[in-house]
Amino acid sequence: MPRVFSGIQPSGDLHIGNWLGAVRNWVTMQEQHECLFCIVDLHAITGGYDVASLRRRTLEMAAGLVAAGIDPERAVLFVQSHVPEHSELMWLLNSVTPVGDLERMTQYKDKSAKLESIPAGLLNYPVLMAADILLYRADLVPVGEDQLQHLELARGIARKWNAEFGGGTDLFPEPQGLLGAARRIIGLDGQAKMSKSLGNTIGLVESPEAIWEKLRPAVTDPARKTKRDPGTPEVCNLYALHRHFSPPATVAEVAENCRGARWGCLDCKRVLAERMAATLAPIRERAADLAAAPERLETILADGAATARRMAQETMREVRDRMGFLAPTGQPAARGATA
Ligand code: AQP
Repeated sequence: MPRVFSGIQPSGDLHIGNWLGAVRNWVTMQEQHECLFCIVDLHAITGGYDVASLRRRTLEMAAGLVAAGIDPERAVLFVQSHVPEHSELMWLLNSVTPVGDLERMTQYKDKSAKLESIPAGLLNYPVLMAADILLYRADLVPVGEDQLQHLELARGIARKWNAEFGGGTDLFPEPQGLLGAARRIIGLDGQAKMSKSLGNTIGLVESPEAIWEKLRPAVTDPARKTKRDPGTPEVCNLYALHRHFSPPATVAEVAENCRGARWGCLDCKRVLAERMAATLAPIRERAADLAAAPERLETILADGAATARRMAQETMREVRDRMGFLAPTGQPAARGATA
């Protein structure tokens, strides 16, 4: 079975952009792949973060993922910082990663442009992402469009490491990205990517009332100043969301009534709010059940970390050996290790 790795930051609430762009695919993939899904808390500290809420957010992210359908019986679900080998491999991969490549990353350029002092972690973020994937020698990485550039860099790092230390047999497969049907969900501001850190999201476990409160002021077709102006659904972000949450007949009805100026934007939003709330209701209910049984979540994460760590340690033995590090006395050598 091909091995899949993907991660998500506990930098805010799990939102419908994460779900449509990534998590929904994860749920499907666990049927036919060996899957590892990771809550990447080490990534979440690279751009400034609230120490007091990191633990809670990490647990809530785990609850959200299980509620969304990640099945701990089929997939390994774990927290990145519970497997210290991620940080170790990242450091070792730094030795084959050109700084110029990191400086070219669009996400780095966007995020660093807003900062007076740039933490080195922001620059090195893609090296940690490469370590996350390569540590498990994953073949496939389901991601949204925003992560494709980082994934390309990870492939380059794998290639360089194999060329330098592979000794004729590649240790790391070059991971392939897998884009889902929803590559880039736009936020409620109608402009930027829906992002936890931008506050333009709808959370996956929000109540129907909260969904409505967020959708009501959401930006629509800017040319539509009043209800009497005919709209252009194709330029409206809410129409794009209808396509993900409403059945085809409703999508067609929305488009027709928008173009014909029979519905105002609020009418369209009301239908969308209902559809969204109905689609997300089972996830919300499962998340509430999990919140009431925190020990279940703790067990899932502990089991996940134990499995992931076994796999990570096996890779790291091989990596250390091929890179020429002296093994501590008493530690088993890597398979095929040189004396
Ligand atoms: N708007 C989006 N549309 C489609 N896919 C998306 N993803 C994120 N936002 C969208 C995908 O979700 C997965 C997990 O993302 P992440 O949390 O690790 O990183 P991110 O892309 O940086 O997500 P955010 O919400 O934008 O977080 P912040 O604001 O903290 O940076 C990834 O596969 C991502 O592609």
